[in-house]
Amino acid sequence: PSVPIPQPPTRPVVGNLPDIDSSQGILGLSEVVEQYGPIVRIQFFNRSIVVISSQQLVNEVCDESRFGKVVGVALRQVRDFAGDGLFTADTQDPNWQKAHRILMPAFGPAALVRMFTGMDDIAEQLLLKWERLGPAARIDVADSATRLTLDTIALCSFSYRFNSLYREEAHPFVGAMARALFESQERARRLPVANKIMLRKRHQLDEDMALMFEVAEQIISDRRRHPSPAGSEDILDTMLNAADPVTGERLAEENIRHQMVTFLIAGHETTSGLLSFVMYELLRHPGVLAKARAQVDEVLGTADARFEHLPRLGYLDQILKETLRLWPTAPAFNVAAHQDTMIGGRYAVPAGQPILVMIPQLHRDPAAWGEDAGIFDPDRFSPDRAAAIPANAWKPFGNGQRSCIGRGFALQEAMLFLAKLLQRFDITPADPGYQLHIKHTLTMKPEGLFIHVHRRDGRIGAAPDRAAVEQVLPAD
Ligand code: FDE
Repeated sequence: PSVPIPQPPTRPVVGNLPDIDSSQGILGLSEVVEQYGPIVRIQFFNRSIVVISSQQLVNEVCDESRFGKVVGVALRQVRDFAGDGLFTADTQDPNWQKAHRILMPAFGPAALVRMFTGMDDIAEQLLLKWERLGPAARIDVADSATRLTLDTIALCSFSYRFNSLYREEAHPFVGAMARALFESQERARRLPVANKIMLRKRHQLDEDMALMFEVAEQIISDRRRHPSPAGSEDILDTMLNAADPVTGERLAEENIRHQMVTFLIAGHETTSGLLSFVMYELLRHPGVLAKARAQVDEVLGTADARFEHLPRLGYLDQILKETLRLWPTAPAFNVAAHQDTMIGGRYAVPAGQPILVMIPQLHRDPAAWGEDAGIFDPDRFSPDRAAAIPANAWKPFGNGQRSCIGRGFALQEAMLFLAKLLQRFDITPADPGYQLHIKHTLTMKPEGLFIHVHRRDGRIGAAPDRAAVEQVLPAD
């Protein structure tokens, strides 16, 4: 016996759209979710989504024998520019399967070791820049983090330098991408006819898409003219040359462009948000910051960070995981049932009905995380406590075969940056009264967060080291 899924009263045509605050992105659904509980149906125009947010229900839809990813309303619009790239392709699409097989190993453990150098290169650029700007400079955290992560994904996967850290304004790709993501989200909320008549927005979107493809084309043609030296092949070479182990086919030219745009977008917005929220939480929790720094001092001391250090920075890993719990920067994913079914033992959902998993609410479900679920506490992920976390209570990287292939990459990049930052600087908020303000596109970031950085004196030898100076310039 099934019971109806709770739903706020609807209005003609627009349905529940007026109940949703679009300036909040997907989190605009939060109010409705908080009011109606762990399962609620939302309707707009002729579409309906079922929004779920408790560990119990999410755990059920994470069963891949019954449910699988569907490209939801907003992600469908992103298909305009990400096409059949991994993120926006349907699982049944042969291009998804082929690219998945080809590109999974490109982000695997062996590849991550090779990519360490590129990550370190960009992190070093940013920290050196901060150091030279000096302690009086107001540093815009989200802006810096975005430059760091864009440059890192481009260097590590395509050996291409955006050189964002040497520019006053962000690289044009970033503006085009941000506008396109924003517009695609808006389009999902408009009636199709409204989208057709908004010519100026259509035109801007076309221009932005063209720019993103141009960047991809440019990188590809550079590579064709200057092939990678043997032994230093990167993900772009894999995209261009590797054959699918099953079909023997390569990726089509257009598909490669879509994968590149996908990687640049997926690989930087989310990680940049993660790093920004890490900073926000560390500034609010000096005890956590002190503990993290103590571990960095113990493991790295004054040495340059190396790959071998990373597995020993377990507390930093806990901080990243706890930050992603409270601030999952990709805050939702969509699944649908393969066959008509019942969830929670009493709610009927037909096959194909989009079910949206609201990750921020899932990650604060008191039944899974306890009554203090709203509190930032990295010890939840300590080795002895992590085992007790209920299944599928933590999903910042999505689910199953469609989960994030950049997970290891993002965590390694974030951990390395954090370790180097703590090794070198004291950080303080530039505006001690800062109130969190989240900026939403398809992802989320804290906006308006500024810090000061102060070099921790002499500990890592950039302040002149007397003994060393005397060695090089012996006194008369
Ligand atoms: C994916 C992903 C996801 C899923 C979605 C759905 O389901 O719809 C998620 C949730 C994510 N992802 C998240 C994240 C976070 C962070 C920090 C990241 N992410 C990062 C990164 C980096 C890179 C490179 C990436 N990422 C990538 C990616 C891709 C390609 C994808 C798709 C996959 C498939 O196959 O589908 C993802 N990612 Fe991420």
